[in-house]
Amino acid sequence: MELHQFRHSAFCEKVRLILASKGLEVTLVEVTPGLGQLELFRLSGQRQVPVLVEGATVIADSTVIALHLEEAHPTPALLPADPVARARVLLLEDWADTALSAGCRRALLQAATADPVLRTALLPEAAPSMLRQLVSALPGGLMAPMGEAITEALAPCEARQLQRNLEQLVVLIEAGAYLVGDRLSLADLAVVAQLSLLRFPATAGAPLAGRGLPGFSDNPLLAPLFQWRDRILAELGRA
Ligand SMILES: N[C@@H](CCC(=O)N[C@@H](CS)C(=O)NCC(=O)O)C(=O)O
Repeated sequence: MELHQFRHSAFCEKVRLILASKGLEVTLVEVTPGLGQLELFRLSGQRQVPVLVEGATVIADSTVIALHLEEAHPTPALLPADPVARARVLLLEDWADTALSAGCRRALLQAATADPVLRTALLPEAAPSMLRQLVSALPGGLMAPMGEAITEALAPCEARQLQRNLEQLVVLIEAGAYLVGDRLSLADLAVVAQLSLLRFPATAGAPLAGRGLPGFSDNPLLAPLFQWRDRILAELGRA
């Protein structure tokens, strides 16, 4: 199995966590932005990562990959058999992949304007080293090579909504070890993956590992959420 990825993409992290939870080995293929995405288009018919290749099967989109892996490698199950619990898992997964993802990504973009190390996380690992150096050396206000960064930064009302939603997650994880039911599910993994943008996990490697966004990562109200995240990563052998 091959996973075509950007190392610091939360959607790629989600697929790596799914594979780890099922004990599946994978070869990671780092995609070069631009040229590599053209190759990815030839391979998968679209240019986004993650893309999973298993034999002759080529699958794009983390949710489609998750459903494929669940069918092809059903144990341990990440989707409950009970239809109500399953619906909760799938809805939470979709919320994590959309609203939570957009909030975390925008918060990261905003924090990156003031933090050159975080800025490197916005560039795929395979970006040419000259571009990486240029982006990390830029003064915060001059983010032109990152284009979307300026327009995509988090508005104050969005930051408050993200904060409120993260506090609701704290309520859920303080009521039980997992978001739905009493075992690990796709909902947990989708949320854990997006949280990696607010505080990078150990597997992000130096210099990002453990680095977090001011206002979220250092907020005492959210400490239980990052502890929960770290516990799940430890369960998967990824601490
Ligand atoms: N819905 C997709 C989202 C994937 C996605 O947004 N991938 C980003 C990286 S995090 C990407 O490939 N961006 C490059 C591009 O759009 O050109 C999924 O769940 O896999």
